[in-house]
Amino acid sequence: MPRLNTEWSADIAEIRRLATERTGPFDDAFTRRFAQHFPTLHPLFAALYGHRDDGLEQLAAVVAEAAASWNSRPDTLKAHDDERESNPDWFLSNRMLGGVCYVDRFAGSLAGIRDSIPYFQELGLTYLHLMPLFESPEGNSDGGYAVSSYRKVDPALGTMEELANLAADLRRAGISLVVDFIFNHTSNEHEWARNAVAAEPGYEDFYLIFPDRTMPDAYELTLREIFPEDHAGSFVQLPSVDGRPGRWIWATFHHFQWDLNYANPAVFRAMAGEMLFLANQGIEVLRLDAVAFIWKRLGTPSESLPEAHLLLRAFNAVLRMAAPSLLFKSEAIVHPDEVVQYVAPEECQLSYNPLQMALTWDALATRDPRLLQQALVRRHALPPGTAWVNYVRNHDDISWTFADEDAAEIGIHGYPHRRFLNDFYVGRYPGTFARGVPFQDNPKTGDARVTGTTASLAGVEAGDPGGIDRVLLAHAIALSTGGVPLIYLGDEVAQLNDYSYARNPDTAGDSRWVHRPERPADLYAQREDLTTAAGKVFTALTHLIRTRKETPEFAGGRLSGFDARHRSVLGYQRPGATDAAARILVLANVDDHPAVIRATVLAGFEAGAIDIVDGERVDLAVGLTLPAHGFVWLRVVPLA
Ligand code: OTU
Repeated sequence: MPRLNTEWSADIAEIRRLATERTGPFDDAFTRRFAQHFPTLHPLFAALYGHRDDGLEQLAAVVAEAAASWNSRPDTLKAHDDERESNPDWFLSNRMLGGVCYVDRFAGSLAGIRDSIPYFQELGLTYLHLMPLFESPEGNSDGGYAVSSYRKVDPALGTMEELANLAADLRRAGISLVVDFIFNHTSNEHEWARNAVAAEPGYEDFYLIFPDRTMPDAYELTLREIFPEDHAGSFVQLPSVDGRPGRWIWATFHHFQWDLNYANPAVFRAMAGEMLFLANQGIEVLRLDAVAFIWKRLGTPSESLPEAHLLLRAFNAVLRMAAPSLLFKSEAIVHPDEVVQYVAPEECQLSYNPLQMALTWDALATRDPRLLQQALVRRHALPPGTAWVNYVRNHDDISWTFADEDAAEIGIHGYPHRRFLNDFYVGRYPGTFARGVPFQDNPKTGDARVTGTTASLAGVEAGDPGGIDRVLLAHAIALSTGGVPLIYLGDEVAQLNDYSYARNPDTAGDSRWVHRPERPADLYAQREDLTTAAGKVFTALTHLIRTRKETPEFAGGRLSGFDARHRSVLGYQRPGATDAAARILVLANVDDHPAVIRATVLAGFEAGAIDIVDGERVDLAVGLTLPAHGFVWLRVVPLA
């Protein structure tokens, strides 16, 4: 079999011939999309696999997979593709709102999720991320992040057919279904994993298996430990066979999560097939788990290598051919310089914004918004056609991913500052309002992360008088910086930590379960009752959500800083249609005392502003007082 040529034009006819040999002739729509995206896919694939003798054959197989997938794509989804193509910026709308939950914990099953659609609409969701719902090992499966089959739903939750029907029901309700695509690793029970261990032909190189410690030791010289509480290093030993010591397999996360070997094009092809399959069930966004880890190279940290981007772009090109409305969301909880590298229209159109998340908590702990302010000014901008997913917390830990260089500029030292934040949020710091729990404490490096629900971290659990206001303030930031705000369902009714995880052997070893409680039916029942924390948070938050949906300035992600000249006040502006037009000015006080903003600071705007949250007129000529943990969203008009 020949290798790939360096020019796509030299290979397109042959690839098309080989692909149609497998799938039959391309229809018009696929012909058009193939012609459009092959020139993107070919050089990416060639850069990854061009040195291999089976390069051409493998790429033809990928194209055939895409063509076959297109042929079986339901007409309703093809119509949806057309709709999205005519409105490609749909996800930049200020009407977007995300929610995330576990199927079993929130609603018992997929049927329960379907029954919750009226609530999702009440809240205003347009995006629903259901946590991993695929078949996975019994007992500890890292909350489903160890997938045994991408084509089977966990039978306890439902079936693939129900998932496809749910996707359709949600779409009719104006909600896009988002699921995880956990593609760095599979579970050790996946058919490919069993075949690889048994050295079945075609599967030997699906994972990274080594006969002894020589290579693992060499790799580990430059690798970071990710889940040190589960196992040291990034490899685990397989059972011994015939009295010989067991081999070693790459496992970045838990011992039962085995990293796939993307240096093997058969893995790329297989995973492209799984993505296409899910796209055809009506999934609209794939949350790409652990993107930073997918490519490994000796002598490097094997995180965020250039090939990781080539792979993502190649996957993206394949999806554009056969499921064009599908979006990728990057989950890269790494240094902010690296996070943005995944965000591009031709790579991941959406990305978690871990920096804004972590620095919101930083500002609340320190009562000093400078790091967050700096990040918003310096690190918020994204390419057109992409958006942040802004969240207050998710199902994982908070890692303090800010750049030490940025912090140093304002006199903050990264290492002791992270120690302080960990101590503060796990309740070890005197006077702290937070009730978080440590996660992956690494005594070797001093590294640690924090878990806890928003309400528990913000002070509601501790009975701190500022607790509820901090919950609202954190959400007010996530709702107003642009992109897709994402609420962890339960947080909108101020759900607290659930310590019962420690009594269940399947979850006891993983403190993230403290903030993954079951749907709090009692709190939801109180959501209209303003004498309760649930009612206070829900009422105020849903009002902010409605306000955001009516505020076109909140669309997209453009933002500029605003210096409120007050040590505890964060400030930023969201532009209007033109520079002269009205814009939204956000001011947020992270301190426990009121903050007075002087009139001179606001003198660049017309004196008459509108507080868009309560609709009242505000006279900027007299200055502005923000209550403790208070914020304003003001529509202001810049003076010419
Ligand atoms: C992800 O997170 C998931 O969100 C976790 O729930 C999984 O356990 C994990 O992958 C394995 O599938 O380490 O603590 O950026 O921080 O990808 C969370 C790197 C995690 C990691 C991130 C990972």
